[in-house]
Amino acid sequence: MASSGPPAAEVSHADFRPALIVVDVQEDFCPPNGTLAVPNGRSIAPIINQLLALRGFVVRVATQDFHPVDHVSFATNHSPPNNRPYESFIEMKNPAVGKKESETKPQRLWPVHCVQESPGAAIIPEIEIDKIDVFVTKGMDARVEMYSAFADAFGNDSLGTGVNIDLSATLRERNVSDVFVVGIAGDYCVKSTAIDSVRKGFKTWVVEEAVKSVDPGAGWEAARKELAQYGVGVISAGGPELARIKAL
Ligand code: VGL
Ligand code: ZN
Repeated sequence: MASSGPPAAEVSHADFRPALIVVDVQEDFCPPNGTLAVPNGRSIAPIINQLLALRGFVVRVATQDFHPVDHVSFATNHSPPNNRPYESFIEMKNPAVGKKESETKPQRLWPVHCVQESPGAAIIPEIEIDKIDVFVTKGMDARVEMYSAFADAFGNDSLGTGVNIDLSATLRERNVSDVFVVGIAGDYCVKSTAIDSVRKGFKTWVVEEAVKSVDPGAGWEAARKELAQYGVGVISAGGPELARIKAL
């Protein structure tokens, strides 16, 4: 009989289509030379490479923070005394035109980091980037913060201004069901990307051993709680969720 329909394996796994998103594992977020180095940032490269090697992921995404030099989050772009990196907050305006223009959010200021085309914006060489299928550059609109790869701090999709691709459309095209998020920083870009992934309708998981945070103590604890409130699973690399991918 002539074959009809997809092969059996594809049918049985049609409902579980996991994607991996490797968030911002870039030189500026890693010791020893990063301008915004996160404690032990470099140490998660081996576990991320183990995840990248799993054949079960239907797509592997890497994101990069990729700022213009005049970015709103850089302390150097604001006047004293309210321009101390890590300490100062400024009032950031929603760049969207229309009713939203009056909307503002407090924005934490950072050292200059991940400037477009600078060495600090590069993904660290320990990561096996030949396994990456899709590269997302984000935070490219000078006017607004963009921790999440899906949307800016105000929830604007920012396509073509803040970010190079529509990540949720890319994942939907590949029928992704579950998104696994790893990388840096757990309390900023990993958290925001994972929460937006849930908002976009994907089951979402953060692999705790493959994440490092700006504030590994209270910052990551608060992020864990927020992730749980939004329905993101914070899981262990040795747990059943990844075992399921290894079995694909
Ligand atoms: C990030 C602070 C500023 C991150 C990006 O990747 O988590 N944190 N820009
Ligand atoms: Zn940034």
